[in-house]
Amino acid sequence: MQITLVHGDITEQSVDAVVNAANSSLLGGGGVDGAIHRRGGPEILAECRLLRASRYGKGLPTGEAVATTAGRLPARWVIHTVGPVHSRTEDRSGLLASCYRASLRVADELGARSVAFPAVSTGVYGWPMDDAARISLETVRQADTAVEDIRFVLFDSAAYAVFEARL
Ligand code: AR6
Repeated sequence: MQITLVHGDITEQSVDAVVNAANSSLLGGGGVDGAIHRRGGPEILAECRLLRASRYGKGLPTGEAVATTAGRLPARWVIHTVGPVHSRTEDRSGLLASCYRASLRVADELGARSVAFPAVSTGVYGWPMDDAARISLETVRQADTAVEDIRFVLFDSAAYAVFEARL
């Protein structure tokens, strides 16, 4: 498995699957989620609505992952995962690690060989970048997966520098 870092926009990555930092509603939001739905088009939301109506009536639980089409993105699938909101009083790092493990499990089920991840939970959900970099890099390194190419796509240069130092 090769892990690479990219400074850029996850919606521009030509990979088998891009991971979305979604919320449990699966119905869109801001940040990466907003960008993926905007650039990928309405097909993604249509599949998310079907998932809500079938498997996830109560929403996708934190730490889990599910795939849809990638619509017009240069990828085949979007894997939606729900990161934990950061807490200063409770250790939720297991849930953050679970996002990466669950996403790679779904990627394996799809037969995806290349996967692009954003830094899940580090925006609206408030997770400190350095801790998120440590957890996500450790988790994917230890994952038992057939995915060969894992890209962390960092939106700003500060986030990129933090991941680079950890890698
Ligand atoms: N490509 C790569 N990274 C990005 C992009 C992009 N286009 N846009 C933002 N980031 P966030 P969360 C970075 O807030 O913290 C949404 O409203 C961003 O700088 O997208 O898991 C959902 O619907 C940050 O480092 O996700 C949920 O309600 C990282 O991606 C909630 O936000 C994650 O930021 C999820 O919050």
